[in-house]
Amino acid sequence: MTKRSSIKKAIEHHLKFTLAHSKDKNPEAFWKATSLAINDIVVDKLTATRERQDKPGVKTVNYLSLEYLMGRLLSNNLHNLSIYQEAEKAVKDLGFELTDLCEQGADLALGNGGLGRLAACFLDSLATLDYPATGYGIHYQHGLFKQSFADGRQVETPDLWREFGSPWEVCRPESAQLIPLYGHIEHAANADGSTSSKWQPSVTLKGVPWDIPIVGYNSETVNVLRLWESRADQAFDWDLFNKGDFLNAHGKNIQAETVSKVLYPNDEHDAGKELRFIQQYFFCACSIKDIIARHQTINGVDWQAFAKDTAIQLNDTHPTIAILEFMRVLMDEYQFSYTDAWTLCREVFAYTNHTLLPEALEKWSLPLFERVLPRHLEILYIINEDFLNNEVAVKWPNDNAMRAKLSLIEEGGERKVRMAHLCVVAAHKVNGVAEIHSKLVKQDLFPEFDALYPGKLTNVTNGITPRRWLKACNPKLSALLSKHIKEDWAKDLDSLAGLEKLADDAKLQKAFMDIKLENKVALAQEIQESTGVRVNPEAIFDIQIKRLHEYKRQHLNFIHIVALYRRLLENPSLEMHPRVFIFGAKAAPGYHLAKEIIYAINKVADKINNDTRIQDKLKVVFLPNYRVSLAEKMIPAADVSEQISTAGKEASGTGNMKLALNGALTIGTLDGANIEIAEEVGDDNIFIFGNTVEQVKALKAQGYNPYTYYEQHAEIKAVLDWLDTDYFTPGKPYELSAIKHSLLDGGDPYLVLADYQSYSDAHQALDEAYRDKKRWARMAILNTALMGKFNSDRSINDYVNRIWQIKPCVK
Ligand code: 9GP
Repeated sequence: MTKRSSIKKAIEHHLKFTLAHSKDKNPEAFWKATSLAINDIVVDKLTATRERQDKPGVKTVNYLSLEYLMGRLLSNNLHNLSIYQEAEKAVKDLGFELTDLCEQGADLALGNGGLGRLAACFLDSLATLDYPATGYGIHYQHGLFKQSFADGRQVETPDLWREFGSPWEVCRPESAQLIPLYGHIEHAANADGSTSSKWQPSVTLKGVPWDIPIVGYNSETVNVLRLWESRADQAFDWDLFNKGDFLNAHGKNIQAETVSKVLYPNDEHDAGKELRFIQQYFFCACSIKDIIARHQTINGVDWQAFAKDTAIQLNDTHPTIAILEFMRVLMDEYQFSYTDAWTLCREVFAYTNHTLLPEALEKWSLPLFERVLPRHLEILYIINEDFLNNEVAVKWPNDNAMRAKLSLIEEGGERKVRMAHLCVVAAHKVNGVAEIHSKLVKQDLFPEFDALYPGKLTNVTNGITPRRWLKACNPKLSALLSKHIKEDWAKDLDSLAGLEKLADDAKLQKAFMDIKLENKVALAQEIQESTGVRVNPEAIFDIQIKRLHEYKRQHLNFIHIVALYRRLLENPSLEMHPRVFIFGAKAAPGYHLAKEIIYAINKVADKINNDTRIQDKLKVVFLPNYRVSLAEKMIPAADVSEQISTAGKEASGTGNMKLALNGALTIGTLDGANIEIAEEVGDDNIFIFGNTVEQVKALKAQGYNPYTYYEQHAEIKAVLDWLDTDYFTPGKPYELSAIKHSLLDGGDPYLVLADYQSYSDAHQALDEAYRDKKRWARMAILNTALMGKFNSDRSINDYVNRIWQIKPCVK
């Protein structure tokens, strides 16, 4: 049987027998049946992978992450299995377009932004490179909220990603784990004079795993993403039920389910909430027990083999409690001495730092820790004593200030546990996520740790999977690339450099830019459908997509747009190529200023888009509900990529890589991975502006005063003052003043005004470059050609060589 006919048969089978659907052409049912049919192939490969990997001596990396931004899986899995075309034909035989079906499933939005999407790209690369790996996380009932706008303001509604089922995942109740928490410690004196501690927890949660297969691209491997769902240990209280207390009979159930109910929607911000703390502990404890159980199934009680076979990577500080849970299990359940447990711990754990922002570096209050996890806190004290006395005091004798600085506990005010310190002390390697970021981690964040542990702090620059972010999302460009590059570029992204010598070829330039235009036409249609705004596909599509955050400076973009509008009103024949500024961004629901920025952009967009005086030279669009599947439509259509964070604030960024790979030119600061992108494409093919990290530091040190810029720069003053009027919000002056207020009275913490002129100049240069069609096409082609470094396969191989020391596991 051909692939096409076997897929068709499997779809029909699932439609009829699994879903009990007649052939009524219901697209949801067809999407589900198609996914189930493809999942049959996936499961076969998964079983074979397990057989290969579940053997002594096969080292596995366990990736612990509170977030996974997976997006949709059907198209991705078809591409990775290399059966997209066959499935397309099979689906057509049944009267459907595969592209329509691929649009059906909900996004798996179990993450906030870059950190969660990075985890998803890494899983893709691990499976593609045949590395044994398991991802661990939480099976949130509700992922990241859905965003809509009401009168320009963000409105959040719950995400119901499993409403129509989730055909890829399998529940594994047989691998459930019981997780203790709260309660107290009983101390007992031992015969040798020492004391022992016994934790008497007062609550037990049950963690039930859901497995999602992770399909490698053209590889033998299907790994697993294991997500934990919380349930009550006892589903039901019969005593209460019999007494007629029906609601409370479910009470424990409801409380337990709350733990995995919802993803915290904060990006780069620690909310400090008890429930989040419990979420972190819950998934770490489940995962540690699972890792140990798997080890024992394969190796029996041979603990010697544990470090040889196990690597555990902590994605940010969110899973730090895994370190303490591992120590607790070894000491309390397997009777390890502290020293032996700590030695093993230090061999297996590694930690990735993703941010320098102080508000995102987690610290948990000591009383909270003590109440929820009293035994873990006790163990933390032991580790801290050991660390301070045997490491800090040896390196810096009699230095109390140093002890206080490095201690795992922050004193003064409310006492807190410094999770990042625990990570650095316990991990054998700590990495930042771009060269500059890793340098700043060493220099500014952890200089003493770098001195104490030479060589421990390292870098692994982030990457993106070219499968999802080019092959699947930009099929036309992919086909063009395959015509010119004989290697399988979706695996060997460096091979795209072969295009470099063709960058001036008129035929290639035309083909490349024609595809860009077709992608822009498709996006223009999406824009019209979702916002009602008509945009001209011949205009420059200038895109800023990322979480809404002051440090990412959507408000710098905004102020410049308002300035352009002003310039156009003053001089309607101003020479500029028509421009469409397109935003996609969610703001954390509690982040007031971020929401005000969204509101301001929407209000200004309304005015500009309806102003006939400017002859369509300027349009502004804020697409609602930015998510992975929307990114897949926006990125192929971008001419310009806005990467304009304050230097030193964006650890890496990954949107910058996706946009450049799809031929967008970056306008950006020397921050995060922008610096490495500039190194790859060369200064002529990127628009760099703004203060550098060093200059930012110097400006701050000399006492940065935004008022000077406001008073001395006529355009800045005019724009900010305009926002105080009711021009954009008729009858309601001061509605948009929050931005001005934050930039002036708030001190402009992210130096928007200091970078404004240089940003505006860079835009001017960009506009001129675009008007030279050949030059622009050359630049765009070179961006696509020279992104090889940012393949997440390269990042994973860096992790393997610098940190994990694992090997591919193939037949
Ligand atoms: O802000 C960083 C972003 O720059 C980076 O690309 C991403 C993945 O490494 O992590 C983000 N950090 C967080 O979301 C919170 O630490």
